[in-house]
Amino acid sequence: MLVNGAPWPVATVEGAQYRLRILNACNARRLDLRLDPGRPLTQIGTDGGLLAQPLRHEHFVLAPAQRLDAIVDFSAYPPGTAVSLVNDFGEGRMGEVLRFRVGERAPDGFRLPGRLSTIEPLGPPAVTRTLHFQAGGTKGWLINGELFSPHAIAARPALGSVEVWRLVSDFHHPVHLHLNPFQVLSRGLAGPGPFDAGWKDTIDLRPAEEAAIAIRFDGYRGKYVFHCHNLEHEDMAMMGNFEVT
Ligand SMILES: [Cu+2]
Repeated sequence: MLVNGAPWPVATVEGAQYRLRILNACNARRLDLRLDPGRPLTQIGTDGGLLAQPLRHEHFVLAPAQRLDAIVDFSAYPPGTAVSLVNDFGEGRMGEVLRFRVGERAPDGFRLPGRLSTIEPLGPPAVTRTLHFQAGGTKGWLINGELFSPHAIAARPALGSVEVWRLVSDFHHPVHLHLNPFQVLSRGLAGPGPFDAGWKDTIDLRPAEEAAIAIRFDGYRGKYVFHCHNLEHEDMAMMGNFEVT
């Protein structure tokens, strides 16, 4: 496992609060991250910026391309403690990510605010679309039965409009949209999952799952892509275009 280009690195930290900004940059590997010895990861942000309020997690699942912005309080560990960031989805050494060596306590004077940002729920959608992410045998990986074509347009949302996209999956597909972040509305008959809070640009779709996301298309007109961020799927044509008009 490489972290910032180094295999299983060790970082020396003071006994203080640190902000860790984590990107899952693996080709296809989902990570289930946890500190050992166990302390909470206090999530403050995600793919598209700060959450509305901090969320405490005992562990955090990150699909490829997803980001976790978290505060870890190393002052809770005695000086000299070796703290590992582990990956519970990994076998053997892929279950290890990196290690922190905790030094002396250092006053940091930082108080995490209870409120971090304002996230307004997106209004009712102008359009609802359904997109199926499926295996295509030897042809590649398909969206609504089609391989990527640079000329095909799967959706033409109007600039400023809100759409709901129902994403249906046969396998693990971390679905990523360009241009605008989105909000996860539901997974199956339930609400968003524990790792879905805030503005996302990649959703961790799991096998035989249907999720709904709301997107406001704003900023610029033009052609953009959406795709599975499992690189082996993306490279095997699991990508589509949308055009903001
Ligand atoms: Cu995929």
